[in-house]
Amino acid sequence: MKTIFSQNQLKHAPEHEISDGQLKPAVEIPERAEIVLRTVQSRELGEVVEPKDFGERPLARVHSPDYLAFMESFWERWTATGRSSEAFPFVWPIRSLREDPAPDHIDGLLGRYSMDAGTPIGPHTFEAAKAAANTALTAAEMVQQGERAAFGLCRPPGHHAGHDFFGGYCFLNNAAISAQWLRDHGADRVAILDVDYHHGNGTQSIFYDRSDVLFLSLHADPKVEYPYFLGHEDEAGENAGKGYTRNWPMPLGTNWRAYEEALDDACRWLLVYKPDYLIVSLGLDCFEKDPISGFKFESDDFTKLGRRLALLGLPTIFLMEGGYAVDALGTNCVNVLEGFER
Ligand code: Q9C
Ligand code: ZN
Repeated sequence: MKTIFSQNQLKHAPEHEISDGQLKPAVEIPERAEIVLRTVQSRELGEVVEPKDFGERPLARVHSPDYLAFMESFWERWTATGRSSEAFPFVWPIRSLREDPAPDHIDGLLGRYSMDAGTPIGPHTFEAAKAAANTALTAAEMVQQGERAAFGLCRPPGHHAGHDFFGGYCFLNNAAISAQWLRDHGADRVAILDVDYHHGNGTQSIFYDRSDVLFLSLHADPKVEYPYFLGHEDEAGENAGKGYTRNWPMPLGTNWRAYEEALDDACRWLLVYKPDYLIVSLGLDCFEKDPISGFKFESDDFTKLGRRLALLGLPTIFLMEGGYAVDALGTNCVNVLEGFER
């Protein structure tokens, strides 16, 4: 299958993140994309092509105009205060505080449009995020035009980003933007299967009240893992979306054997729903050696994951999400894609 990738995605190069009470070296780094790209090439998965530019329209179908304007103007406003290092939010409009009126100060806006303090913004962050969204859209368009599958090598990732907030290393929700674009270009039903180790809170919240986009997520139990505040088993959608969200939270230490049962269950939902397209939010952070995760996948298990997904027989768009064991990331990612093609 073809891979879509743009070098512009490397321009988001965070130095640090706030984690475990410390300013630590960032883990969502450009090297992630570089090693996946090198492995795609060395294992001859298929041609690597540049994304097309789809402009602002498909982004605005998912994200609010004020959030997009905030992201677009952020670095200029941040540096206008005399600051030059990457930015972190530190105050949020939580219970008892007001979202409206919106603050004027950039520190207030940072809190208004974010969910955590672990996601730095730098000078080229939004340019990279837009390139990743275009990568996802190009993959979706290829499959819409008849390819059996395509791989959007997206970075930064997207599934934690909501309608009007960033977080979890995500700024634009690549999977949601692609799903909405497919709906706007003839598809009746789109399914998103999120196999990232972390719950895809952003994607879930965007489609929570809709039946035209099915959201299924397999992930570490939010009682003990980020994002902590969404992804429980009883979240199944609301209003018209009731029954069109499903969650499989699993305990820390989960290995492929236990995971496979949940995956089979999710696959049964997919076969009942009969989507026109399947989007896979492809996190590789279930890997046993991932530095921030607690599942126990071995590299071979990713091949099995790809093979299982191929059995669905659906036109499939793979979009990369997380995965931080950089040395093994290329192997694990291409294992999924080769497993799918075999
Ligand atoms: N001490 C994705 O995989 N916090 N995002 C980690 C570790 C955030 C992960 C803290 C994890 C976000 C796309
Ligand atoms: Zn993740």
